[in-house]
Amino acid sequence: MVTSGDLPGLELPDFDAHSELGGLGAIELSHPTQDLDGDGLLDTVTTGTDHAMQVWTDMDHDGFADHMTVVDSGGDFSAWEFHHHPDGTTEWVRTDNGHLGK
Ligand SMILES: [Ca+2]
Ligand SMILES: [Ca+2]
Repeated sequence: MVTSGDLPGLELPDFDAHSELGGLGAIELSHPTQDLDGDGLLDTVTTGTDHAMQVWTDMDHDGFADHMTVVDSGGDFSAWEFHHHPDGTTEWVRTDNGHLGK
């Protein structure tokens, strides 16, 4: 099992740019610390290790992450979106990936 990094109280997995979120399920952001879109409501938590950094964002403020971007130490990144399907199932879908810099 992966650890949640150094943010106490958060049970967020440690992913790198090549991880598959797929069936991870809903990620609860109970204590967001950043306001990514500047609307005055905290919506984002950043987690990470020396190896990779993850940015989890709750766009609609329902307490659960809707977007995740991960950048690893080599500059590879992936962006993921949390989808709710009509049949009640949920799934993380990769929306972008590539390499920063160069
Ligand atoms: Ca916000
Ligand atoms: Ca949400």
